[in-house]
Amino acid sequence: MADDTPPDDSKLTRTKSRWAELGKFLTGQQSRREDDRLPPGQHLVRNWPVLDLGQTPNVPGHVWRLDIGGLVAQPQTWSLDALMRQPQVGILSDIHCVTSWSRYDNHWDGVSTHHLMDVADVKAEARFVILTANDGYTTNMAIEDFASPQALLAHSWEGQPLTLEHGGPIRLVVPHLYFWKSPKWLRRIEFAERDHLGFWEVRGYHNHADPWKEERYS
Ligand SMILES: Nc1nc2c(c(=O)[nH]1)N[C@H]1C(S)=C(S)[C@@H](COP(=O)(O)O)O[C@H]1N2
Ligand SMILES: [Mo]
Repeated sequence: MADDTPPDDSKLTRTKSRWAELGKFLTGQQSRREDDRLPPGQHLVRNWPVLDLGQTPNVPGHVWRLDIGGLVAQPQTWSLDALMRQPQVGILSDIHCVTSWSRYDNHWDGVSTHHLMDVADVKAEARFVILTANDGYTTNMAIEDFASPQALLAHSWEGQPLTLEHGGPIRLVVPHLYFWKSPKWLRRIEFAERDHLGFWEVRGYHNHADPWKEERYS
């Protein structure tokens, strides 16, 4: 499954690509982080919508593997057991999706990206991180964003194992960026010297994706 090319012709993909062209949901407003919790152009939801390319890979926990490679001195392949044996962190964060919904106070448990970078011994030349998922989805970010103290490889949400539809067994969560930068069904983490645009980034989404700056589209 890991090498499957994601569908480019689904209705949702075409619609969202068109929104990127049209600048949908851009308000041009400013909001200040300190006194406003909802980024510009977002609305609050209480449920947790499911959004993906529509190809849910079913990788059971005992089969799941995570490869950590590229510019690292200690490449890793983690099973779910190996990941669970790493030091664990709990994080409380808000979700901001580019399609304009936000969800407050999500409790995540998992392994911090900081710890992962320590174990893999990331080389000094590494500047970008390329993430690949089991449905073929990819996304990319600067290493500073990946290394955010809030970012983690999450196996649980609200104290329960992450459901398949939300990316179980493991998804990345990078709370300070729009949610498309948080790949579900994580398969591979590659540290690189050069950037490489991911699935939505090549379709007009912003390369950085800070909700507070409304970095929706490029
Ligand atoms: N593997 C994978 N991860 C993905 C996606 C995807 O299609 N495949 N979609 C992204 C997008 S656009 C969003 S908004 C969030 C949605 O996560 P959720 O379904 O848990 O709300 O997942 C992100 N991560
Ligand atoms: Mo999204």
